[in-house]
Amino acid sequence: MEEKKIMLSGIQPSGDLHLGNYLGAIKNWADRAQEFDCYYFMADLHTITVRQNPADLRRRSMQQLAAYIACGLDPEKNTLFLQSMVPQHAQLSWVLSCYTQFGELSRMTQFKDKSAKHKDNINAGLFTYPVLMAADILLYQPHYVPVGADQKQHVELTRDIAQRFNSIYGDVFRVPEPYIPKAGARIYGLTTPGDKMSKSIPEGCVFLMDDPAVIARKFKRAVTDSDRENCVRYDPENKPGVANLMNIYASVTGKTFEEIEKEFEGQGYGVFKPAVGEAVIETLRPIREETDRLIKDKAYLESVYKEGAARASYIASKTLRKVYKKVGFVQI
Ligand code: ATP
Ligand code: LTN
Repeated sequence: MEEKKIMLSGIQPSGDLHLGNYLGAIKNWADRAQEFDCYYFMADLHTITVRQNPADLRRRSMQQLAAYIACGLDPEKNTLFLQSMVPQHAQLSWVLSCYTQFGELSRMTQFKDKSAKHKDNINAGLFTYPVLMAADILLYQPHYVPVGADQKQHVELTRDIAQRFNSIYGDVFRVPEPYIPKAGARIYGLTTPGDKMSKSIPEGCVFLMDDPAVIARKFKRAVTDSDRENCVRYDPENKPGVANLMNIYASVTGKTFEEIEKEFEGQGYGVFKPAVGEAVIETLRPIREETDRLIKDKAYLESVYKEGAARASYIASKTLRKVYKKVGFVQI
């Protein structure tokens, strides 16, 4: 039998998961879980580049693990783990930081954005964040890294670091490809269709754990467009709000834009917006209910992350051993 290809990704437990995370990343992971050998983790080490409340970080990490499972990632078939429980991430990160240039890190848009947002805490971790991300990835020798469009630059840097290291020491790392969905790669805020949906603008952000009534209200208040056309037509340039809603509807129903235009022909936004809300509510309902159920089962979640960390660490240690040997560290 042919070996399965490897897929790996992570999300920071720095906020509650939202529809952008789900459609841009997690849904894709779950859809592909049968086909690939998958590693998905909570990037908790990454979160402390910005100050976190410790109790909230712990709660969110467990909730995120429960949500991964509720979204369809079966822990028997996928390796689910917390980054901080696998020491090889921090160990490889140090080595890779010596093969990454200051100039490369200075060009990362996420660093520029976040350092502008947190002027009082532009710490070294925020700057070297993409090196840790490269270590997260390269340890597991994945073929694909499924992320939203905003993370593409980090995956490209990872490829550059891997190629540089390989060119000095031979084939140590597989050079991975970013895997970006067609629909859902960039979901915009419901109240700010110019900006990506983000927890920092909660009114326009649909959280996976939001009540159906809250979701319905957020969609009713969604910004459509300033023309008077009142017609459901895909035109991202002139009608970004409507295009965003169509994108969301397409992602959750699997319908094409033409099918959606037909479905709502002759009907205005007053019908369209609640229909999108309803489709999202029905998609998220089983996820929310299952997350709620799992979060109460602490013993089960503990068994999942322990098993996940052991499996991840086994694979990661093989790559790290190779790296240590290549750079010249004395082996035990
Ligand atoms: P913030 O809300 O602070 O911008 P975030 O929700 O983007 O943070 P991340 O940990 O950066 O959180 O994102 C996790 C994953 O979800 C990444 O793969 C990212 O590309 C994807 N993602 C995040 N927001 C969106 C979005 N609006 N549309 C599509 N994908 C998204
Ligand atoms: N930087 C990512 C989270 C992340 C990640 C990774 C994604 C950390 N390590 C490895 C893919 C692979 C983010 O902020 N979304």
